[in-house]
Amino acid sequence: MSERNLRHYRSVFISDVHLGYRGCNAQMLIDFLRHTRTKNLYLVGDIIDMISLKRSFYWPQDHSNVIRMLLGKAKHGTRVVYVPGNHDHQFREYCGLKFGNLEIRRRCRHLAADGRKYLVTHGDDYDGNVRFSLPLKLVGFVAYSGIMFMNRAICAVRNRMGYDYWSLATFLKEKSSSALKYVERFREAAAHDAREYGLDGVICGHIHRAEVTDVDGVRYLNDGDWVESCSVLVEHHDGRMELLNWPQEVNARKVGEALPKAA
Ligand SMILES: [Mn+2]
Repeated sequence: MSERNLRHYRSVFISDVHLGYRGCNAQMLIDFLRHTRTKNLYLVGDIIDMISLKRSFYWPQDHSNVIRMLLGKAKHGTRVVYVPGNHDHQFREYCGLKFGNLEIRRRCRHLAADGRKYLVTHGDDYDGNVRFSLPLKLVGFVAYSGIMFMNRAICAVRNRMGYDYWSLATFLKEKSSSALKYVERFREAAAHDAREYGLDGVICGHIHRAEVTDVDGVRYLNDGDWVESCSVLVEHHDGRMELLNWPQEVNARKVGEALPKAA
């Protein structure tokens, strides 16, 4: 690993990794973890997909490697805060526990370097505001599984042809107006929650849609996921928050490596 490619951040927020699920892009996350050093690492839920694991067991070596790297960071001084989500809610039983640099929290506050205070939570609590009937949920689930299957097939083909990663699910979500309405209500519920606590913003995941925006003076930061977009939210040393799309960063790095080094 050349020092030139190493990124240093104050905080990193990742969620919706879905280890144990076929759609998880563990290799991309391993690449991110390898190229990153951070003081704080927030795991904002749905890190392990217990729901998918129960349905069909799937656990390749890469998925163990992700866990090993996360624990390795804790061992080497990174403060790791694990905020379980709805797919790994079993770990919520252990909220409040602390082992060395690793702590498990139901939700927590993050004080940024610029003094801004954020609520950090997975986000499934805000689903209550966006209720769906069971049949609709089932339709959604079947459709989503189908889309993700197609997405993997398309990406495999694109990959072989040398194209960049592209998400069909994200593309379809952008096109559907009911999905947009859902995202809007989710965003409002999250921002409302942060406002109730008197905080400056909310950092969450859950809906697999990376976004940094402002909702009536409250910041809404969604760190995205590692199934479709492979996105991550980072805090720079001055408190500035930035959303990164890791496949884009990887492509930029490859271009940089191909260029002759500046004298
Ligand atoms: Mn979730």
